[in-house]
Amino acid sequence: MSQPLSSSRRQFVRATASAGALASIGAPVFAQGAPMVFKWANNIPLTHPSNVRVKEAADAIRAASNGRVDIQIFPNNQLGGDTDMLSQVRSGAIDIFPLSGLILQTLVPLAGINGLAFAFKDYATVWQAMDGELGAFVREAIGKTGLHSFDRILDNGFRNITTSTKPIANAADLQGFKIRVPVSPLWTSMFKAFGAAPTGINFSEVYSALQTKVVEGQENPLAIIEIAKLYEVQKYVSMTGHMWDGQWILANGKRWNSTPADVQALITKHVTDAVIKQREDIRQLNLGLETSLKAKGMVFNTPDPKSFRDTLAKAGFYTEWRGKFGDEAMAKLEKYSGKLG
Ligand code: X2X
Repeated sequence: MSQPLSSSRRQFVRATASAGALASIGAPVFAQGAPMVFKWANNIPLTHPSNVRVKEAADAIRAASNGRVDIQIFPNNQLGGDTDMLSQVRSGAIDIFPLSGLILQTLVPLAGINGLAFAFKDYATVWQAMDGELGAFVREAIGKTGLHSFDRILDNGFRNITTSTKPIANAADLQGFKIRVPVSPLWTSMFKAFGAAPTGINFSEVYSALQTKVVEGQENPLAIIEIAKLYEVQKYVSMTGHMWDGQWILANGKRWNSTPADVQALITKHVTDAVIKQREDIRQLNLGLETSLKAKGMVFNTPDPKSFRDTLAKAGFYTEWRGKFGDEAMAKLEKYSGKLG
């Protein structure tokens, strides 16, 4: 830029003292100092409610801080797949990164617990658990790894199986079925227990894996199937609703802890608002998604969950994961889900 700096702009540029120090002497933090840039990255298109609402939050934060706090969004795996972005948020190359608890499981084993198959009967129970004791327990475990987790988890949704080859009507239809699952121990274990042949693939590679038929199917909430255009490469949607999945919003711990308290509070307020709105957006979207995906040529069926649950129980899935998560964690989950397995 060749424009001369105004004197206030020059002051603004020169004031490189840490905002924490400014805050402590009572200076108007949002009016001075170099802009604080936060890189926010994720795996889904900009049109998904998670990004629409976070973009609004970023705009509101920029306005409220006079441009001082600048959250920059890198959607759609621009900075890498989930596994890679998880390393980047740990190293500080990315500042904020929403990630499925089940993928986070590679770092925080407990974070996969909400994905235990058929744990939640409806959204009311999901939010009681995740905004209640279960979520608090998981966030405590996340905190021990040096990542900061915001309190509210984003909704991804109840997951359903799509295929290019056949509808899945019962667990027997999954025998030997080549299915993509996210890179996560619980996901792989679940589909092995169903008798399927799961492959762990980051979302960044899913469309092409389906297109080239490396796998026959995948599983995701309807909103993702619609927004990531998976209907172009899949034909059948089997409404298994086999688990609920959400994204914890993770921040690099060092970065977060060195962020001045008033900036933390500003970001937290707007991110929390964004999550509440995002959950409502997904609820609204879900009302019309079956109709809109059918109009795009997808064929729906709604299987009875019984054969799926029985197959998992018989394969020892629930027993295995009860052992891995431990009694204390399972008690927190079962307070909301009822007894599992
Ligand atoms: O990777 C997936 O399938 C997705 C988009 O649902 C997640 O973020 C877990």
